[in-house]
Amino acid sequence: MQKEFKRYTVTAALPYANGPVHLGHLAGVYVPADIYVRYLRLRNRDVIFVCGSDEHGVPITIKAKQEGVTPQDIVDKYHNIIKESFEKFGISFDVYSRTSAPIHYETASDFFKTLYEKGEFVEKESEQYFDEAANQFLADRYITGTCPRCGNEGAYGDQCEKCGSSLSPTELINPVSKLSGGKPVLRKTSHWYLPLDKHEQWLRQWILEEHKEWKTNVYGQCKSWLDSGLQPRAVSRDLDWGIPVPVDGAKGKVLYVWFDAPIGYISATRSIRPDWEKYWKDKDTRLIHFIGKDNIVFHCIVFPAMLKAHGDYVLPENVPANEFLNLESDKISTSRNWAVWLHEYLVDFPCKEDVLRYVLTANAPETKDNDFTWKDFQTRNNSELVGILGNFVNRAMVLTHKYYEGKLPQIGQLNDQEKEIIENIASIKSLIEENLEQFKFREALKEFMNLARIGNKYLADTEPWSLIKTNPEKVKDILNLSLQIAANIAILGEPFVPFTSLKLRNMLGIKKWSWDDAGKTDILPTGHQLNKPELLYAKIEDDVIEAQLKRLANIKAANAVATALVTPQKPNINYDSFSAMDIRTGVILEAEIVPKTKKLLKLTIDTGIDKRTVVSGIAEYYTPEQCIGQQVCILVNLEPRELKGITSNGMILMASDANGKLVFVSPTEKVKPGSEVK
Ligand code: B3M
Ligand code: ZN
Repeated sequence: MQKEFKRYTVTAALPYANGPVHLGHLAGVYVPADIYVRYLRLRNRDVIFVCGSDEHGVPITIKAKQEGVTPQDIVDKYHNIIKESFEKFGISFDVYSRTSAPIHYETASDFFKTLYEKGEFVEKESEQYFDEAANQFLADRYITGTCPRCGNEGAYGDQCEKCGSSLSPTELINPVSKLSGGKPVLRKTSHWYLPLDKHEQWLRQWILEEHKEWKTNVYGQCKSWLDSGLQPRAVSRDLDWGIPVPVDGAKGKVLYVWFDAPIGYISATRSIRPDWEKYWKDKDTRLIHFIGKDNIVFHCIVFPAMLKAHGDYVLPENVPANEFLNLESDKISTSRNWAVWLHEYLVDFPCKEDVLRYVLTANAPETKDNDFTWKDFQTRNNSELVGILGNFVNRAMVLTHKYYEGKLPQIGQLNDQEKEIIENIASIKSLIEENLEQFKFREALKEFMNLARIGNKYLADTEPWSLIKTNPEKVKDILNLSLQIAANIAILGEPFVPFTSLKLRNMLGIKKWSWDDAGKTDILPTGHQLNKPELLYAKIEDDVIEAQLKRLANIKAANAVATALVTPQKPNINYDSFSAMDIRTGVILEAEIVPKTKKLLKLTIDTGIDKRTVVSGIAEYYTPEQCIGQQVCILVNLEPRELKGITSNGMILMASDANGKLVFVSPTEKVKPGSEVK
């Protein structure tokens, strides 16, 4: 039997403020968290929903260096983009704070000092890489070198992205500092560590015995961490960006970002609630962390160990982490810009917040990674939201306006089908509640959509628009019951599609309402006046989806060019070999496809020396028209060759880009044909 709680503290992972929020973040963390909190509020539970920007850590300092600005500039920019896009998308935090806020510095420093004074840390000296030119210790991400496992020359100090091995900086072969490009030296430094090994026993009991109800992906990951044996974890770093370690002798050291960030939930609560301790220290509080799977160890093992070591905090009751969402079958990646950014979506798809909320919930990666495709987005919008939900509501309202001036008609004697519908509505409500209580948002949404399916089928089966001629009394029952279903949709949809819920409540003229009204079919009284119907959703046309797919294709092409492995250099040649080649500038006078070929063009080129024919394999990249007048470089003393019965007399120089596309090599200015290329 689940323990009754007096209040709920719901946290959502603090997004790093080194980039905007994308679909993966929304599907993994923020949409499920928002659905859950909206539901709790509708059940009149005492709930606080906290989040904020995670503004420390090495990725932010790297981004700042890349952009030639300060870390504060980076976090200010992205904190505002993230905060505003969450608000517009209806993620209903009670507070969206940030870890560069003074109240967070104070909270995290006090937290550290308490553990320090209680002797909860161990201090250890270790050797770390130091960049003498930059005069600073190097965080793992600032060191690159050759991976000892696979030979990848671009491995980082903490991980090789090619073979996936996690590394420590001293394992790298030929380490190089990303700051100065120089060879780092090992220097002694001391840091404070949280001895997780000391907490292993109680963590094992607390998770593996007392929380068998956690999602299998979460429980499984915790078990493997515990079974592999917990190691002490550093809680400080030699960095100049972060919260200074608040003890003597810690000059130049800051709190490790994963020590400071989870405390951000506490500081965010403090920033809006004088009675914040109720939400973090009272055993009648249910603490729930919404995160992505890559944050499980920090929220199920490290942060609980910190809270336990502190002594007076409650521990998370559940951590319903989701798996990852891919985009068009490829991993979403901020660095490769392989993402759909929330702030851009809101511009490209105005007033379609609920469409994305709906699709990301229907496709949520709750138990395994899943894939977002723009085709599926369009199909679900057009066939489910427009075709079922919108169509049902619109028909019920339009017909009521048409036959009864928009007033709810009196309901009469119900038949078995209608009595069954009434039972179904009641059971759908409790199924939605059960699934939401268990963080099964996909299932809960399916049950919600069954309401619309039932309504749609009811109208299709009874065809009130024809029945009105032969049995007008029955039409009153049908439209009354249909509008009661619509009212249930408006109420039960609030957690999932809050924008639709509000619009529908306004259309139905529902002013006072509560969750408890749902599950019944007397929400709207006879004679109740409906407002004007509007379409809840609009079809999404193919060209809109094509534009999004084109955007991704351009990003993929740009990435291919950026990441293409450059073909290795050929063996050296001496100067004579080069000077034996006679390369001139020329202009293409005529061009035509070589018959029965796809790749060959027959070109007539003015080489300044003569006009000659050259056959070139560029027809896949240039049309004959595009070639006329093109200035080229041509190797004029190449032995003539027979190609498809044509004597080709020379070769024009082409560059082959990362995708193999051939591009003319041409002087940057117009020069006289026959000019020598040296
Ligand atoms: N900033 C997000 C991530 O790892 C990380 C979450 C912190 S929650 C305290 O993507
Ligand atoms: Zn490797």
